[in-house]
Amino acid sequence: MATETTLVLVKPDGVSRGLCGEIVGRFERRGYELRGARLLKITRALAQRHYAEHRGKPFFGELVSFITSGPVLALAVRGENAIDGVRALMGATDPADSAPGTIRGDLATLLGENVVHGSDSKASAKRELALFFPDGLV
Ligand code: IDP
Ligand code: MG
Repeated sequence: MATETTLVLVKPDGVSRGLCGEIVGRFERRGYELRGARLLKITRALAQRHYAEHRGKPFFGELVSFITSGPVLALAVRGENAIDGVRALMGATDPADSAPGTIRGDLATLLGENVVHGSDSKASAKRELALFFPDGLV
């Protein structure tokens, strides 16, 4: 175990539904520390880089359209084992499978509108934090 920093996005559905406070609160109450926060509208170019691993999949176009459809809240979240810990708080990717008590299990019903993104590995966290916090301060 180690102190890690991970990238979280509150996706456009979470921002437009007014869920930022609820979602940030869950990370803070767990004991993670906010190291960076930015509200921004993602460009198509940034969306395509962020989701590069999904390029070519049937849902890629829909994914890029959705993530660029309105502002997101990008967060750099730090703490012990934060990469896997944040993913555990988020719940399974498809809200149909997300356990109650998780963010997606409590706040989402649709796979395409599942309110949060979290980096899935150390390499992803490093790459994604550099995309959203390019000044390197987090
Ligand atoms: P993750 O967000 O839990 O890491 P990924 O597999 O990386 O899940 O997928 C990225 C996002 O793409 C998901 O959060 C979800 O919103 C969307 N997505 C994943 N699979 C599908 C699909 O089969 N159809 C439509 N959207 C999908
Ligand atoms: Mg992913």
